[in-house]
Amino acid sequence: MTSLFDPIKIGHLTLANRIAMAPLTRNRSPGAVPNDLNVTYYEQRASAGLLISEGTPISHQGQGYAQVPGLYLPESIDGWKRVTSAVHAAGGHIAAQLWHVGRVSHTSLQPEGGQPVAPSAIRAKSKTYIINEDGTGGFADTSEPRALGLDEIPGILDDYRRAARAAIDAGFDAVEIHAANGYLIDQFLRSSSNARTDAYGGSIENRARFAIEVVETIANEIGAERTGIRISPVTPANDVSDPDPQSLFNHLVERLAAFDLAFIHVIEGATGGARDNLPLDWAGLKAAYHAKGGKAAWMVNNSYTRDMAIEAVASGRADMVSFGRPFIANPDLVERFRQNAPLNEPDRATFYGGGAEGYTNYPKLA
Ligand code: 8OZ
Repeated sequence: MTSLFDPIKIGHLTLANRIAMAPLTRNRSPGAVPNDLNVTYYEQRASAGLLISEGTPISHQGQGYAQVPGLYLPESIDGWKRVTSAVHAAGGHIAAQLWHVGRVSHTSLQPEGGQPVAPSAIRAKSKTYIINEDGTGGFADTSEPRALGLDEIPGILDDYRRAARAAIDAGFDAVEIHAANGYLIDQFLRSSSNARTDAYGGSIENRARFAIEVVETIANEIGAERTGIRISPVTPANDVSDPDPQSLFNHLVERLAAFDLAFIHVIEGATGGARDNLPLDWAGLKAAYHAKGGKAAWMVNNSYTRDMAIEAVASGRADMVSFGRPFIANPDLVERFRQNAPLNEPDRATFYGGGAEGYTNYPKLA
């Protein structure tokens, strides 16, 4: 029987165990540049089989939250080099999460204060995180987006390509394409945010086109074996929905099977919330991928406990399990799970923004 603590080969990497740190937005990189505090934070958590970085915008246009690190400025790449070196020196592996927020942004975060871009001019009923005029951070309603012209899509694909290359230059072992949680790729996928009548809207095939083009672009640039993707078929996060998520996401994973990807990362249920908010046949989703010859590691996420994760890997329902909030509070989560030791509780008040408090000061086991 396979154990959660066994090594696994994904793409060109051999990971020490099947526990991943999920991507976690922490808003502690002013100027979009990773700093010393960020180096310490990732280094402390390097015993995870795979660290997945916080969402990292591929362009200024892809930015939707203040003080998140990017991959589009030379200074950011230098900052990330220090993070990846520290993780490697500690024996870990790290993937960069490539993020374009689409409509989940605010004019104050956009180039020249412009409108955020989206598949369609449909505003998300959701919040983003901005810096107010008095310098304090806070949540604000997203701004009204404008619909992308067909002629703008190649430029966004090129931003993904350049960011993937920048990630490799910065020393990342792989990238994770953020196609989840109601951001740009998910906005194309789901019908509530995509009213296009061109080749990128309407049918499931058309709504999946942008996602597939992003995967193809990145795989061509850095290799499919260095590429993973994160999806969230039924999450309502950032105001997206679809009447038939099973057909939509079965189609998407069937198309993904044509690429030799490193991993597919699936958020089961509502992100950070109920695992059963809407029905979906998760085993059927995985079976659809395998039926088309897909071989990527199947990584599952969302409120897993130690026991659930051990069972998921032992039963073959998943190859890896990622943990978010438990990793915020437990830098040595892998060791705690190994020993079945008690966990520190994360403090929600320090999730977003601030300094070391609630970030790098959670204790390891004695
Ligand atoms: C929490 C706060 C801000 C962003 C996601 C990148 O949901 C995020 C995010 C989460 O994927």
